[in-house]
Amino acid sequence: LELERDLRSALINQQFRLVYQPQIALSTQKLIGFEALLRWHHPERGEIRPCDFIPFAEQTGIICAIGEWALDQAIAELSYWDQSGLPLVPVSVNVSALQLEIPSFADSVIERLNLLPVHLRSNIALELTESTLMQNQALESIQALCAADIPLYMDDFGTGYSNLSIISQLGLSKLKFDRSLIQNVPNNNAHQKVCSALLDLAGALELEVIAEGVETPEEAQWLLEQGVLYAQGYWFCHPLESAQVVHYLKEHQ
Ligand code: G
Ligand code: G
Ligand code: MN
Ligand code: NA
Repeated sequence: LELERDLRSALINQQFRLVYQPQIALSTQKLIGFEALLRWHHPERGEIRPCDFIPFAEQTGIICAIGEWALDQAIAELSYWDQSGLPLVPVSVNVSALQLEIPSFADSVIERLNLLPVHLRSNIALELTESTLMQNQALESIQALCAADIPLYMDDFGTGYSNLSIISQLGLSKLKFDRSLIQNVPNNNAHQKVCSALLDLAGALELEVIAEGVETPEEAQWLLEQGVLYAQGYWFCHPLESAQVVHYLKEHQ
């Protein structure tokens, strides 16, 4: 109950911020995008990680307001970097299953993006999770977002139960392989088999892959050899505060 009260006031009191984790092309080590990740600075408890409050924010429905804030914030920061003359790279924003179940969600995203200058519009992507895909309203939302040419990434791929026939029909642009698949993959035969099979599937569906949670050069090398194009993880870069993003973009332009 206390957490619910604190979560509600957190938005008003501006205790949330986004950090940005670089996504890298494995063959060139070049920056190809950022994932926006939520952080909560609680006045008494300090930093609270999303895994410790997002499930609760979902139970109480507060995640929808937080999600709107996160999208607006990512759009505002992207616009600011662009206006500052920094190189433009796509930013992907996480979307909760609950948001997709709101009938007006897709229209409200499209409306927000339509306020942006044209050259920025295709640089906001949405990350969806597999568990969202069963609800009819969620599917309708995804179809509307896809029809509006918003890049959609399937997050945490390989963990939930995937409805592969649905995944093939969603108009996704990328699959993000969950970090549990990547962890120690060069030394784990079972992970290698699963990864290879899922990569074949991604290839058959003509979906590009971002491997998540890459922590070692051996993992990066193995993925590169398997033909994975993109990666994200501590080996390349931890999530950056938005002020650090400015420096990072200057160095990578
Ligand atoms: O940054 P970290 O590894 O602690 O994130 C943990 C989880 O929180 C991840 O699964 C991520 O998808 C989720 N998450 C991070 N930011 C957001 C957000 O803005 N909205 C939603 N719905 N989930 C987020
Ligand atoms: O579920 P989602 O993929 O949206 O969440 C990504 C989460 O994983 C973020 O909270 C981020 O901080 C975390 N993360 C990013 N890179 C790594 C990594 O290399 N190792 C681990 N353990 N976590 C990572
Ligand atoms: Mn994500
Ligand atoms: Na993930």
